[in-house]
Amino acid sequence: MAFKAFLIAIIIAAAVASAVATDYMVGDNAGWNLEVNYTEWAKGKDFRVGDTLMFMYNKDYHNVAKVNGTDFQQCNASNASNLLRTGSDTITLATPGKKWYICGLSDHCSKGMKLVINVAAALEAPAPAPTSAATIFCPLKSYAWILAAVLLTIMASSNSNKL
Ligand SMILES: [Cu+2]
Repeated sequence: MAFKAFLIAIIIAAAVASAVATDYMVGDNAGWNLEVNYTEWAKGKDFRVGDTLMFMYNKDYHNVAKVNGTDFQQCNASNASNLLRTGSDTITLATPGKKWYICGLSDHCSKGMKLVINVAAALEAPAPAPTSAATIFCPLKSYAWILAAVLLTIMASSNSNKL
């Protein structure tokens, strides 16, 4: 019985952890490549701060350039703030707002190797800093749980006394 409760707790913990951040494989199985419509791929996806984008590609033919909106429109990778070229690059979405990525090699960008996403704030607040108000309120929160547990126990025992 205790083991079953333990298993359920693990499952819940895993579900909560996976809800916090999502890892996106850009282009899914096609990866970062020509002949993938990244506008279609991004459509309906709810990108959040803390999520990751994984770019998988053949590094002999492609790269990943993080650019601004203007350079995205013009397919210009020469000002890229970040140029990735390992063939297996993971980008953690650190801030909200629009993010633009293009392939900087050949004319791949104009052929469609370009991805723009809109990143929203994280679904759950990141771990609070030790000095934040959350730390002060945390003990209060656990006292509330203990109080609730004690009350429930009292209620349960008084009910069983009546029987
Ligand atoms: Cu390319």
